[in-house]
Amino acid sequence: MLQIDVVTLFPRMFDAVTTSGVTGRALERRLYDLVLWNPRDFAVNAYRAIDDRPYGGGPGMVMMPEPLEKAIGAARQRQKSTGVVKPRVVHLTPQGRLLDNALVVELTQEQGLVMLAGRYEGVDERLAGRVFDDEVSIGDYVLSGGELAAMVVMDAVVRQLPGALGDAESASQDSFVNGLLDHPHYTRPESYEGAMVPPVLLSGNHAQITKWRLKQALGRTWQRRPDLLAKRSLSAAESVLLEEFKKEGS
Ligand code: 9D3
Repeated sequence: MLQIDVVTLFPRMFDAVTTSGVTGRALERRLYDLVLWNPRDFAVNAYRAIDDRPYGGGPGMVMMPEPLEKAIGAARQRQKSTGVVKPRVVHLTPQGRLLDNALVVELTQEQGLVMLAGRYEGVDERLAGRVFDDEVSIGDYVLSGGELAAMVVMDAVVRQLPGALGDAESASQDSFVNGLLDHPHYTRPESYEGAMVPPVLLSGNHAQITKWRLKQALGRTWQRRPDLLAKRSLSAAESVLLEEFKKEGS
């Protein structure tokens, strides 16, 4: 079973992933284990401080190294007691490697993950060389802390675990696995505010439907995320479909 430990000043935020959805169901089914550690419980000075003012001056506070390293050490110990020899220790930080499907797949293959979700301006840099295997960012925008990023990693990793998804959802069918955006989806009614469902989807011709969906996926990726197409080669059949999409305009 995948072991996940998170070091955070706001453990209650993780109620969101433990009680709801795919991550909640997977926890119930014991497909993974989650333990939260509050660095406050590892504070060393008389005031139980976990942050202090930055050397060199400037605004805000910096997380002190010692309580964090102790909390991470406790998480490591716990993982060891469950049989995890070497957990991957990940620091969620805006300075990290951008999370993508390849990194998610890498993390899914680990026996154990220990994640540090920081607050304030960041954590003392001397921890970087000592304890982290990876620094990871979830995108170029400013969050208030690492917790939501840690939950994004958890959600993406847990849904890859065997048995986490029902038959209907299946991780291998996900967008990004084939390097393309998803095709459009429709449900009843057939006519909504004057807009019709594309007739091919009502035809019952499954070969045609599969072809149409692939064409739409290629076309939408070309329109909206040309960077994804540049990373992926197209088969001869895919090139034909994409050229058709461009000609038809959509
Ligand atoms: C406003 C503070 N910024 C000064 C230039 C730096 C800053 C410090 C701490 C910005 C954000 C944060 C808190 N963010 C995270 O801990 C974080 C994060 C993010 O903000 N964006 C994308 N991925 C991540 S992973 C962790």
